[in-house]
Amino acid sequence: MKNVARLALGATLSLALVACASPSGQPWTPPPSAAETEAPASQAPASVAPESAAPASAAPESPAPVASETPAGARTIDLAYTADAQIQLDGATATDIPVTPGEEITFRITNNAGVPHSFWIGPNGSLMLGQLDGLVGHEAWSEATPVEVVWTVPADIAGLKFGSTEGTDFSTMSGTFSLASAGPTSAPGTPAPASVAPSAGPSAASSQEPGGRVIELELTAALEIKEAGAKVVQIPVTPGETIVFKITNTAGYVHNFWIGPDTALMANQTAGLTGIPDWTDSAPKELTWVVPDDITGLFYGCTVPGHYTLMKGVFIPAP
Ligand SMILES: [Cu+2]
Repeated sequence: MKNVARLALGATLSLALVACASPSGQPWTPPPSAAETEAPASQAPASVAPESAAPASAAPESPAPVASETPAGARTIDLAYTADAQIQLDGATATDIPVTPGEEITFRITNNAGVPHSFWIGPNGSLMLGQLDGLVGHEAWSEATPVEVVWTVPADIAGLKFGSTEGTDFSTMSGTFSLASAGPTSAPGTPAPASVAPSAGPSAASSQEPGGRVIELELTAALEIKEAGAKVVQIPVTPGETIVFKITNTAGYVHNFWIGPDTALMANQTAGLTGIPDWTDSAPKELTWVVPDDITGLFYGCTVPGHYTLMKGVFIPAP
């Protein structure tokens, strides 16, 4: 549905652009019908290029690409959803898809399951939580007719996943992206060279200190929890490790920070939980926490009424 909405918006914008192309000063007239646009188009400025002249780079404005019209260089990946809740690529379970930053990929997904599934691309935590706003994907469908999702691979694919987010789908119907240009991580029988280092995970942002790993977070006036300026909806941790949260409230009003099960935090039931109660000042607060053996379903967030749905995240196993 969101795709349809986006396409409709795109079409509306296109019409608006055509309308704006007429000389200024004339009274506004309703957008001409498709038939009427044909003739005046010849008088239109060259910038309003007809589709035939549009290069591949104009793709985002064009309607959903049909496979046969896929621009040169773009890649189509066919996925199939099976009745036993698997995502298959070329007949095998798709757990990892190699991609190249900057390339455009058209996912063509066929749902053979007979039950609704969706397809979304985004950070693991967002997909787990069903927080799909702003993500590329397609809402649930159940028809066998293939659905297409066009995606331009971002520069940083760390932590990005794909999958269906319906019900409990994501536990089995999901996969990760890897760098297609990365090459073999290590030659068979050869020790991994020391040069593998640069691909450090998200934990690289935090520093090691004798007292434990430091994770600096910011609680903002926009009801976000940020790490190094970016909203953080998942934190990779290792059971048994000690983490020192250094948390700064930059909102100018009250926030707090608690660790616990999603339902308890949602209900602002913080008795017995680890955390920092309400505070307002901007002086950093510290919380030392030893990651428990089982982090399943363990969340963090601000439980001030009305804040949690926006200010929450999940702990995930560190890679
Ligand atoms: Cu808050």
